[in-house]
Amino acid sequence: MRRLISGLITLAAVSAVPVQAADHTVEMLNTGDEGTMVFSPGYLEVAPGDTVTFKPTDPAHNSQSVLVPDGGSEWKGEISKEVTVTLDEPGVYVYKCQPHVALAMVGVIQVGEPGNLDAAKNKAEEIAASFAANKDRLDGYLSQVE
Ligand SMILES: [Cu+2]
Repeated sequence: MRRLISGLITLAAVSAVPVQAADHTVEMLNTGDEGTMVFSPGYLEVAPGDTVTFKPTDPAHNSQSVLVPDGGSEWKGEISKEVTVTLDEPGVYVYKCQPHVALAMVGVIQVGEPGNLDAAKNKAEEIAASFAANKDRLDGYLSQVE
């Protein structure tokens, strides 16, 4: 009986440990699996509290937010520099590479429940109107949000 109780105490202690936040990596590329001038992966789903690091695998790119949920943190990475963002607020985040936004160098991160998906789709329509190439890329990413 004593062993059973001590086992239950151990189990309770393990369940009380908070889930570790994960760090995800998005590469900034001239050419990737999803085309040219591209974030890889362009669509990413993470948990609230996770971090995402944008890596300048190829130079001359940056990552900066275009749309974040209410209360979500915005970010603006420097050109050719790594930037790490912590995504605490659930929702859909849309970001771009400033030098290549006309080539649809954009990305989508879903953090938990996508409460602001309609707002994200409206913003996407606005941004996509200026794309000179890869016109369907942003819609393709947003279609993966569920
Ligand atoms: Cu770029």
